[in-house]
Amino acid sequence: MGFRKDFLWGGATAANQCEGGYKEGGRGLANVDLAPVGPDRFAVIAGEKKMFQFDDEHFYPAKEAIDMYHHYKEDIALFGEMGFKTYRLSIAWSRIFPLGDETEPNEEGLKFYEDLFKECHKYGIEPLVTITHFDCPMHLVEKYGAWRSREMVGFYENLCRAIFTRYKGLVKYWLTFNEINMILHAPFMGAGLYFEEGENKEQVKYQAAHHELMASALATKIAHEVDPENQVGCMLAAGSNYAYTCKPEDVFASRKADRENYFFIDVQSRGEYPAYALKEMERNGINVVMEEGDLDFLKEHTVDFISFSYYSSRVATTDPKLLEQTAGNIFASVKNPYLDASEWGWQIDPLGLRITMNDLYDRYQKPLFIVENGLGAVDTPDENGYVADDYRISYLAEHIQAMRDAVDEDGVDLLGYTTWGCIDLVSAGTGEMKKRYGFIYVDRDNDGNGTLKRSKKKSFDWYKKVIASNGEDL
Ligand code: P53
Repeated sequence: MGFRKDFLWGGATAANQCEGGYKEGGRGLANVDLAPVGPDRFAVIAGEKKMFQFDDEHFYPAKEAIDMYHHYKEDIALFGEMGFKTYRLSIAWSRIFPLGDETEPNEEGLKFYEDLFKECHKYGIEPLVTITHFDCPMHLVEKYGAWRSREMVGFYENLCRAIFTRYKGLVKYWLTFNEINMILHAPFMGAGLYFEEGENKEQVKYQAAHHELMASALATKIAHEVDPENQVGCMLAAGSNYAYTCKPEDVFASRKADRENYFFIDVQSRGEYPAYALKEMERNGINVVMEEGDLDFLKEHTVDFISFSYYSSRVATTDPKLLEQTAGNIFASVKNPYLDASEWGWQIDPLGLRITMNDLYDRYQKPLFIVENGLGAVDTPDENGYVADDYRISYLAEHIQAMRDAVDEDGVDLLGYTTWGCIDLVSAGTGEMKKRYGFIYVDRDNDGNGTLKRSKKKSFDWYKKVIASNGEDL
């Protein structure tokens, strides 16, 4: 009983939220570099406000982030001390291909991650690599309109070939696109998309999604060819939808809201455009242009496992009076009166994790991997610089308990669990440093002040104990 013996405990980060070093090692500029902290951020990540170069009025937190580019040895040593079995990180595409459309990769970029992966293995940490986590070289945005263009599939293929061959033997777990459904909610951050006035946004998003889905299938094919040991996963921003009431219209609204997200995974895991999506597109005048053989290709190269992030469940209704949205969330959702919320309005629902795991396992019948979960909170160090984050410990303990129930009582096959932002990093949604998730505190604020010094929070020793007991001692 309990978690499998080889359960992959660990933590997760993304290049643009932690690395910094945005001009170092020959790195090119990426879309996410240009997302400022502050009120304009949402319009930028949603593709509504064009921000193609830095200006003096905004602060761009990804430029330096927590400078993991220079601190990675120290950081990985701390992960090793906690007993991590895995570390999920992403590769910055523009370190490997600074412009994106070159034919040869940038050696300095390849070397950086090679050293980093070797550092992980020193501590027995298996890297889990997200190939793209909200990043796209700016040159590809400007010249090709990013994922609008079919040519992106070829550029992504070059990236995959370069990293799969170079890191053979060092990496075997890969995720193709972080939160692939984010293209619907934050299309510039998710896929480098921005919109012209009067354009049919849904058409652009679903065409771009088709290109990503083709790229994901191609990556899966190449990964398996390069090394049969490779395991490739899709990645969904998950969180099942509840019906606000048992009124049939509310129930149907919750099913529809789930399908909007499942669509991507249905293609990546079952290998087919689902019937409901084809009908929905037809009704909305969306015409996804495909090439001959695309549908067969999708069917042949499905993923090995299903990974997802889970922060909260969601609620759907058709009642216009209730469509008050949860604050600070990219995903619009009605408030659930039975749940408490974080300081950013994200509702806390451990049982929702078990429900989500069951929904995904029933639907896809493939192993699951929880690659993000955690509590974004304000941490206030005491006079000795120590953060007693009991609120984070209880959030995580309750979620781990719920996932253990899904494994023990429901029989879900779960490969591992990586908490989000195991070291404090820049928030994707808000650009803040103040919204912290880590076991490790980083001295840096929203405006970029601070020494970048790392220190252990109370949750550091707690998580170490959780891992040592394989999730028994919470
Ligand atoms: P932040 C919204 C809803 C669910 C997941 O988010 C999300 C978002 C983006 O705000 O993104 C994932 O930093 C994402 C990470 C991100 C993390 O959740 O806004 O994969 O890059 O940092 C937490 O609190």
